Amino acid sequence: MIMAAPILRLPFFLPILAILLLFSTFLTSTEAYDPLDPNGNITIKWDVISWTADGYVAVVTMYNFQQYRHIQAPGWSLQWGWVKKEVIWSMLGGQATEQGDCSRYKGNIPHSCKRDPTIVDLLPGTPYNQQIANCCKGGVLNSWVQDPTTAVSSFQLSVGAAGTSNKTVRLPKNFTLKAPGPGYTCGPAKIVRPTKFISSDKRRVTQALMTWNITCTYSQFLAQKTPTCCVSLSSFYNDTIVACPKCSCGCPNNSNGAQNCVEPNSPHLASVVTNASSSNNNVVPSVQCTSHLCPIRVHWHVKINYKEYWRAKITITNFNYAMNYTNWNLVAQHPNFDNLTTIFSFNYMSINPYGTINDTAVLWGVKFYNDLLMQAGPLGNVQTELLFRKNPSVFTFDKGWAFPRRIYFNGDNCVMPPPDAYPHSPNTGLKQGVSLFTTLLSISLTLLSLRHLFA
Ligand SMILES: *[C@@H]1O[C@H](CO)[C@@H](O)[C@H](O)[C@H]1NC(C)=O
Ligand SMILES: *[C@@H]1O[C@H](CO)[C@@H](O)[C@H](O)[C@H]1NC(C)=O
Ligand SMILES: *[C@@H]1O[C@H](CO)[C@@H](O)[C@H](O)[C@H]1NC(C)=O
Ligand SMILES: *[C@@H]1O[C@H](CO)[C@@H](O)[C@H](O)[C@H]1NC(C)=O
Ligand SMILES: *[C@@H]1O[C@H](CO)[C@@H](O)[C@H](O)[C@H]1NC(C)=O
Ligand SMILES: *[C@@H]1O[C@H](CO)[C@@H](O)[C@H](O)[C@H]1NC(C)=O
Ligand SMILES: *[C@@H]1O[C@H](CO)[C@@H](O)[C@H](O)[C@H]1NC(C)=O
Ligand SMILES: *[C@@H]1O[C@H](CO)[C@@H](O)[C@H](O)[C@H]1NC(C)=O
Ligand SMILES: *[C@@H]1O[C@H](CO)[C@@H](O)[C@H](O)[C@H]1NC(C)=O
Ligand SMILES: CC(=O)N[C@H]1CO[C@H](CO)[C@@H](O)[C@@H]1O
Repeated sequence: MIMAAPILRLPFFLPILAILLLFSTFLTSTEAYDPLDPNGNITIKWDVISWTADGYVAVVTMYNFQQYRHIQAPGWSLQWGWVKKEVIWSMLGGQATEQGDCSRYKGNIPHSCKRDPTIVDLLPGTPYNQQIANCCKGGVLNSWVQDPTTAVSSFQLSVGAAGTSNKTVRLPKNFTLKAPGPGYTCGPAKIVRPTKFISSDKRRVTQALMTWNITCTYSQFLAQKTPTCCVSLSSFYNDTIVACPKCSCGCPNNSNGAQNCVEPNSPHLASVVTNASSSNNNVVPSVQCTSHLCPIRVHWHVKINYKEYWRAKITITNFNYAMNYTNWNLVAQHPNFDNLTTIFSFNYMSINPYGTINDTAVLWGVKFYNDLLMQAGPLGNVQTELLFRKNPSVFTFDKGWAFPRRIYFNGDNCVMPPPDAYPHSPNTGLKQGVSLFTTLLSISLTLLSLRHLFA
């Protein structure tokens, strides 16, 4: 009787399910935005702090408002196009990568005369007289959830041959943010209300003479990256270990693997690692040979069943010999995150993009303990255990319910095994009704989230 109700409602759900499927294929095929961080963006703000004889001085600040996507070494670069004949006289906290043709200047030579300058952050340890606040981190930007104070980056520039008032200044165009590869799309600069600055003793407020904002958003589709991580699964109730799907991140090219992956017992391992970490590109293969060839594997193990709780263990393994992941993060989506009771040795924050369903969590390392995921080898892994409180109306070990719906590592969607390969619980069939109910529930929850999305 209890199970009859959801079954009877099935026909009602069918058309909705079809629409939903259509939507999800649309979303995954374009991946125009990230459903787990729909408002995520990097905002670049220009504050004109003074007008000069031939232009202005501006402080440019980048805010990484993305919940979990960060920018790692070798860091961001920012390019734009000048509309007039502007030049950059001087900079603090950043530099243009090229000076360009400054031949029309005699005596005082500008820092850069490029029509489309590319700016990079300065490195840590830059002399104080070349710094400004929030600069000089080698272009590394933390994510907003992990640490908003290090999710900001600034530089200052003195622009010449430019407008000298808010009537004559022209906003730069064609902003391109690289991190360092592609993936970000930036909108046009828009004039906004001038920023107010509060002095450190909070006794004085100053105001920018003019402020404009640029918003950049990320798309994994634009980044055209092959996957960088995959998920494997196991459980206490079934001996099967479901491995990462074969070739998740690439296929080993030849049988000895020397072409594009490294055998752990390879005699030239040491030189591969030095070569790969010293050259900042990916031409030198540095990933350990596996069937999936992913630099990162996330393993989710359903470990223990208690009366009112259950426990899962997550292990993140680094297969990349040339990469230490600093400030790594993991995003996991599972319906039981609304009743997460304890998490061991990781930091945790629930993100709730649609305001209703509390099923997504950002996990990251504890500073000085496991915030550094070491290169491939015996130390190249971090792990945690999660204790969830069961909600009897939805909890089941059936149909892979205890496994995550989605996993991201450092903002990249990880390749999951196909749902029909998930370890079965031995009593499959007994709880058919419950799992049907669960499916319907999760469909309606997804619907709810879509409604919020388009409302
Ligand atoms: C950028 O992100 C911030 C913080 O989440 C948000 O308030 C703002 O609306 C976003 N901007 C755009 C254009 O999406
Ligand atoms: C911006 O890009 C467009 C298209 O590439 C180009 O035609 C235009 O000249 C650029 N503007 C500036 C100011 O760089
Ligand atoms: C320019 O500055 C004047 C005052 O100096 C102000 O009244 C005006 O609104 C400003 N215009 C813009 C576009 O910021
Ligand atoms: C401009 O950017 C700043 C800093 O991110 C933000 O506080 C402000 O709300 C933005 N203004 C608009 C209109 O987007
Ligand atoms: C193996 O690598 C070579 C050269 O890198 C390439 O031409 C060939 O297509 C690859 N084969 C497969 C099966 O990927
Ligand atoms: C590493 O670089 C050195 C010198 O550049 C070169 O002799 C050596 O063959 C390289 N090793 C590998 C495995 O690519
Ligand atoms: C990773 O960190 C360890 C310890 O700090 C260091 O010995 C190693 O060279 C680093 N590896 C890379 C690829 O940077
Ligand atoms: C989501 O669930 C967690 C764990 O139970 C709780 O700490 C957090 O406050 C919840 N967040 C929201 C927005 O309900
Ligand atoms: C364990 O899971 C696998 C894969 O889903 C399944 O083929 C197998 O029958 C399960 N074993 C038991 C004892 O349930
Ligand atoms: C058993 C239990 O604690 N269930 C709770 C799980 O979380 C939801 C939403 O926060 C609560 O409504 C349940 O009571």
